[in-house]
Amino acid sequence: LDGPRRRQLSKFVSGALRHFPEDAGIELDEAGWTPFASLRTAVKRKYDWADGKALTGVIATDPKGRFERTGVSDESGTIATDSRVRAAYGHSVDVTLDATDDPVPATLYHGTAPRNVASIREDGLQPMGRQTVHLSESVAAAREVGRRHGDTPVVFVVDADAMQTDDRRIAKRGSETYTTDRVPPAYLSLL
Ligand code: HQG
Repeated sequence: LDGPRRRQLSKFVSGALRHFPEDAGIELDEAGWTPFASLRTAVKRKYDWADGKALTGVIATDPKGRFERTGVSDESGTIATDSRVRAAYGHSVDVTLDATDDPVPATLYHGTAPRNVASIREDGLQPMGRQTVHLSESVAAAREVGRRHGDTPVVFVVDADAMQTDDRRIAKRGSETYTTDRVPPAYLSLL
């Protein structure tokens, strides 16, 4: 698959699993899973060049670990016929992802556009259009996220340690993203 097609496919699959399953013709369970076979059909309907192999590649090699897949065995390369797929984070549709026990760094970061700063200082970080707030583990990654919203991103430092002490759950999702319900202003400072 060439770069542009890869990106197109990845974007569509992200969108279908996070935001518009119904429009894509797939059904998610409460935890966000859909059968791989349904997704493969949906993808093929959208892009006739996208087969199961292309889809498997996009899912398995995503740089941010955006997708999770069950029923894939590393040793033999076997894939179960009832294999399922879901987005690891980013949902706007209502899903309940199971808890994770990966360690959470003491400090996390959130990149955003300067126009949001006053309101974030007032109300804290809110999930806005998604189910959760998304945090990054490095300043560089946060800047990258913030750049999606404007040219000169600002970065908030999040006291993840204090949040967890106060029983506010934070979960690692994918390879470099952390999610939480919201972040009150008390845990935030500008970098
Ligand atoms: C802002 C990408 C005003 C918030 C990324 C952000 C991420 C407020 C925007 C994932 C606010 C929401 C999600 C408040 C929050 N007042 N603005 N009180 N609270 N905001 O796109 O975190 O590449 O929904 O700062 O890497 O930018 O797609 O969230 O600017 O992990 O896999 O409201 O999407 O991942 O924007 O990005 P978004 P996000 P992928």
